[in-house]
Amino acid sequence: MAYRRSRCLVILPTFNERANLAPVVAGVRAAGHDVLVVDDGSPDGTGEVADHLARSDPGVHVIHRPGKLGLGSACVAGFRFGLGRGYDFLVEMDADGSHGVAHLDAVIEASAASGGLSIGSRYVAGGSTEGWSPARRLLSRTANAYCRSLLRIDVRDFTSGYRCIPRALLERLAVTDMLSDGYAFMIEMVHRCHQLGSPVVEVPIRFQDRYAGKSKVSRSEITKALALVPRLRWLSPSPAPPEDGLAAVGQDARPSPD
Ligand SMILES: Nc1nc2c(ncn2[C@@H]2O[C@H](COP(=O)(O)OP(=O)(O)OP(=O)(O)O)[C@@H](O)[C@H]2O)c(=O)[nH]1
Ligand SMILES: [Mg+2]
Repeated sequence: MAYRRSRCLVILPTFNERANLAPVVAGVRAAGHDVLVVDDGSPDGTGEVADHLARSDPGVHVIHRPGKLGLGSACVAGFRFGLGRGYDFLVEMDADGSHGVAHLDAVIEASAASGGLSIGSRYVAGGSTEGWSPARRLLSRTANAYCRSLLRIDVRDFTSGYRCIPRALLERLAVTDMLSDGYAFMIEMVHRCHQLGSPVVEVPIRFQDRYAGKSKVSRSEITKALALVPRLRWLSPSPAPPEDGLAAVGQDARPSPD
């Protein structure tokens, strides 16, 4: 893996992931990457678990924020930390066990090879979701079709929170000016990268339902994401011509049958 000599920071945003955090951190550390937990004052004590892990491992870092400030803003906090500490690749993963560490290499390598944003995608050939109800699958598929048709970007999984961005692209992205601070941030990031003419590549992942605990996706987060997409489409300038176009790395970009 060409990126192996680079420094990668894996950002784990957490809100009430006490039962999930330790195994996820252990997996990422075993893969050889540093970890940053961005915890929003989780009432279940996730922040204390993160502190405990950080005390015994200098490769684990923690940011504590005073309350639930949103998934997107947690990513921005993590990106700023990573840029400040000189990391070459910034990875974002859910802290609930849904995003397998086994895919980390492929996700980072795709970003390194393309110089663009790479997305661990459930909806390209080879990707899958496991443990979701049909209603949850339909919601996710419909949201992605909506983003694709309005934004006119040929990406299958806009909403996946498993992704990697190289430092150079992140510096151009001006993430502090993003419109969204919640889940919609994932969609906006894809749009911004596309606007900059950067490649957006998808690599297949096997997405598993969370190990434990509850989803934090609320009705209000879904509504905000739905409202954001037309704003991005009609209120943002035309995209720069793509550097390498959109591409899927290491596999066939056709939609998966899942
Ligand atoms: N710091 C921070 N983390 C958050 C916030 N909201 C969600 N998260 C974390 O972001 C990640 C994704 O949230 P989830 O609730 O798992 O969302 P999801 O994966 O779409 O939903 P499920 O599949 O049902 O788990 C998890 O690690 C959450 O703990 C927030 O406001 N602040
Ligand atoms: Mg999750």
